[in-house]
Amino acid sequence: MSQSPPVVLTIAGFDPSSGAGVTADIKTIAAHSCYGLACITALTVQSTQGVCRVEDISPRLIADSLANLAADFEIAAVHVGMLGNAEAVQAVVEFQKRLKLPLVLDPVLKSSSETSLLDDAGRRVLIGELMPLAVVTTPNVDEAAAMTGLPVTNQLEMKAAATRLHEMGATAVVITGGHLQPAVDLLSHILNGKFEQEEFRADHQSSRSTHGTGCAFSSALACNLALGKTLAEAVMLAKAYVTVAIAHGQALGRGIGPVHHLYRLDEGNLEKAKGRPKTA
Ligand code: PXL
Repeated sequence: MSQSPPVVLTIAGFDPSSGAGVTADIKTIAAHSCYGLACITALTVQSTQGVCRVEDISPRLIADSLANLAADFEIAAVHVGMLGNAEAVQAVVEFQKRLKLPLVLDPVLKSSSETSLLDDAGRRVLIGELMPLAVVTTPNVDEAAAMTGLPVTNQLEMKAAATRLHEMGATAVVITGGHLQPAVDLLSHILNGKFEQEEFRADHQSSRSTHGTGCAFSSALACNLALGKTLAEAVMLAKAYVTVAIAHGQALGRGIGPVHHLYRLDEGNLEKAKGRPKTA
């Protein structure tokens, strides 16, 4: 038997169009040669054109699923995305208190079409109880603004918001500003006892394939931590992964299409598959 890959668990909602949510996360995890487990917290009715409806999964089912998976697998890292409501957040808090795993928290509050993906009570438990248990929290600029009540529109404001998130209990913070000009992510953390705020820049990309960039970034970050990278290395690699996945975006759907999570397959194996004789 070959060596087992790092196991990465994603706890998130289901987007049937696979741009965001658990199916997108599983693609990201596979792209990093890790093995993906998924615990679904909510079902959405959704396409590239937006979210129409959300139904939360029972917190009991979430708690049972997490306990069941943890009893069977050696989990190297956890990614947390959409949670839906306070009871689901609480189920993840209890799980994390018991297992103390490297946990990447993507504080998903709304879809890009402005549908709420976490209720107000859930937001309070997420900030007050789950964020302090995460190794890193990865809000985008809008989420950072909503969580802190501060404006977050440029690099200076990103630094102030990250500092506020530390005061609110966050260990390390990455604020993603992919649609800022210039596109910059900020990593704010303590490194060797010293407080550091480091910027990661990329050229701004105008693209229609940007649905799920937050999920792809935070899942890729969890994978890189599972693969033993330092936090700064993991941020750099996750940002590079998302940048290339956007650049390889394919024309899919009539709205905001998904990033190409599996672009790495195109570089080799798929070329061979494309050359296969046609059946039927
Ligand atoms: O991109 C945030 C997000 C996360 N998870 C699920 C979603 C969305 C956005 O729509 O549907 C399941």
